[in-house]
Amino acid sequence: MKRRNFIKNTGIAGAGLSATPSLFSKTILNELNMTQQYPVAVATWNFQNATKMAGKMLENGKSALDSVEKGVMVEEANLKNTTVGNGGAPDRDGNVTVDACIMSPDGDAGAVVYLKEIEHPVSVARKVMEETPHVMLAGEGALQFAIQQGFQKKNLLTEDSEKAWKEWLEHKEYKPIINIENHDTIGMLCLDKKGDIAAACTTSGLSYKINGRVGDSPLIGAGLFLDNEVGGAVGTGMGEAIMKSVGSFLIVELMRNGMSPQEACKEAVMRTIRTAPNYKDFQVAYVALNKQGEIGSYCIHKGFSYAKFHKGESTDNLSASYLNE
Ligand code: SD4
Repeated sequence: MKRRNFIKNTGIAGAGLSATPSLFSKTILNELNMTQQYPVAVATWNFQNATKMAGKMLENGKSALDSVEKGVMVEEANLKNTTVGNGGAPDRDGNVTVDACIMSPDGDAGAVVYLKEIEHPVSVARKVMEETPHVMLAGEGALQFAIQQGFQKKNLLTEDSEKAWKEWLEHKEYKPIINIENHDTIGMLCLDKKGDIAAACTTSGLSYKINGRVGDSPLIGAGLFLDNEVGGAVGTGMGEAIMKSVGSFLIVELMRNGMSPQEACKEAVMRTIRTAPNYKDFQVAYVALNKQGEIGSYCIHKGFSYAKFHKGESTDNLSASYLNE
């Protein structure tokens, strides 16, 4: 069954405080005994195995940064996920190229783009953040750096992905428009026991993209952003639309100014559709998490859902509110 056929819209996601984060320092939250709102792990799509991995680590007292990295690595290694890491669909010329980024609670960030033959680009992104003075490495240089850091090369083009690509080549209708169902990038936000937020996003990008194309997912501010004073956001869908509105940065700024994660995600989607008359042809979806553990999500088209791990409980298929049936 197609995902959009069985996902029901259930309205506003998450429950919790509606006050601005700035009004709730950690101390006040403690006094109000509201620290039970975290730890929380939340991710785009139904990546329950990933949120479980991160959520359990968080419950065990691991940092948001370690948990978010290990969480998204589950999908990077999942051969059935044809939009992330190993098993990812190639570009139109048959190259699997992956993009990823990670942000730590202290505002540091690392990213890799157009990286080939590395199963866990998020871990290379973390090395860029921790071992270099830079934020982003691309292509050959990123691969060279990964190898220097001890990563092993691996062929990421699986038999199934190659077969699907060859079938696509037969009709080769190149439309750089994302189908509503054919994307499964993982963006994840983790809020640890100390109340710190970290975020990661990893993808092989649009299937059969033009060789060299990079989307929103590895771009700080577009596919992902966080401010540990406020909260974080991640995006999935048509990267070009997310890049043009710097969607995740926008959401965090809107939350800073008082919006709930839900309101902020909706406003970011509305900004995109105001400037994109063809918005019915593509999907954009966001998930946001604030410092109180409140989650929001909104998308253009019905059919986007997310997964979370909270208070020892893992839930997936949480439907985002949407604009369009
Ligand atoms: C991209 N945003 O490269 C990604 C695609 C995506 O699930 O979300 N795929 O544009």
